[in-house]
Amino acid sequence: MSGNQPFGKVMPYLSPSSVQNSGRRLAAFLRLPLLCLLAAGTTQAEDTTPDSYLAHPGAKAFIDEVVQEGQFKRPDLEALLASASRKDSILEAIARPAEKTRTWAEYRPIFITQDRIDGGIDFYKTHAATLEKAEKEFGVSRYIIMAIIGVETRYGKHKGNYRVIDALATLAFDYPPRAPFFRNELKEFLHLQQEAHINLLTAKGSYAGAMGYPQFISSSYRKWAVDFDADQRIDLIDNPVDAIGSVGSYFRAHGWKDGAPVVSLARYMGKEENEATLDKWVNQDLLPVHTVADFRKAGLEPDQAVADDQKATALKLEGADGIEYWLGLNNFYVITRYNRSPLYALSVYQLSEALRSKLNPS
Ligand SMILES: [Ca+2]
Repeated sequence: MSGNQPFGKVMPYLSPSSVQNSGRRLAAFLRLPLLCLLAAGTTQAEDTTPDSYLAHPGAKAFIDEVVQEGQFKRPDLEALLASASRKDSILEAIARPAEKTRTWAEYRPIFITQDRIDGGIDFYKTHAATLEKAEKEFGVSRYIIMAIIGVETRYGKHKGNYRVIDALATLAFDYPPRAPFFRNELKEFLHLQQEAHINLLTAKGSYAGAMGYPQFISSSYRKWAVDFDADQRIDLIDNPVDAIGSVGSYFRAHGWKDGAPVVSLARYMGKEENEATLDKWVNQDLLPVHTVADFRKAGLEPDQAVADDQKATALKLEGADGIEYWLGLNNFYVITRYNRSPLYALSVYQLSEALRSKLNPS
């Protein structure tokens, strides 16, 4: 991949003593015991892989810009980026996310499993009151909230093992296709120390820097996370109550309509020889622009009762038993605001329905 340079090897000043100085500055920045920072610095110094982002031109420009904006001090930023290292595994992971390389037949069995349904039942047993409160307060189905947390992290069991600072620095400075996006996330991340008491040096997350039970990226954390247990701290990393409320808050802000249909399986009812004409109607933008009536005219009939005037987007997927057509409605679009993949949204929906039927046996 272009843009990757072994700049860490040309850092004459990252001697153990300068690491210690960095550690002292960072200690003030993070208000942490110096001891643990020195321990982190020692690890850095012993590591022979690219050590730090301090010498990277992109990181230098970033520091200049952030200092210019006036909210953070240069020594603090330098100390933080001196601690960040490039992870090639992150660059490899972002180049091939599951939803881009897998068909629906391959993707679905990863998320719709007995294990994940059972995990949801356990999660519900522990957090039923919180889920009900979030449903009431935000108007977002408790099953959708659970399914998001289930798909993202198996209800908090896999919250990611990358240091967020490594992930964001790697993607901001060594992944040109999305550098502006991750550079902004890195900037947002800096604020989380003050705003959410996040330890910038040790916080862990996914390869893309997403954090906690619901895998919020930094900008989402700042905008939509809530202190749902009112303990004066918004903690998505270790507090499932805040996580549940924050997913509700996110969905409400993105236009979830409580009780409205999400997505419907559909069938092609037109003449067989005309089925290819459907192709111009399917797998287009996720934002619904056509109405259900438009799709009906094109021969696509939803299985569920869906009003003709509703806007929808049509999917044609390669399922385990052949081609599947789906009509995604407003709430389906809202799920794709969490992760812009229709396969992701369909998995969340199907897991939510599996949880609903398991928890409400008829
Ligand atoms: Ca809290």
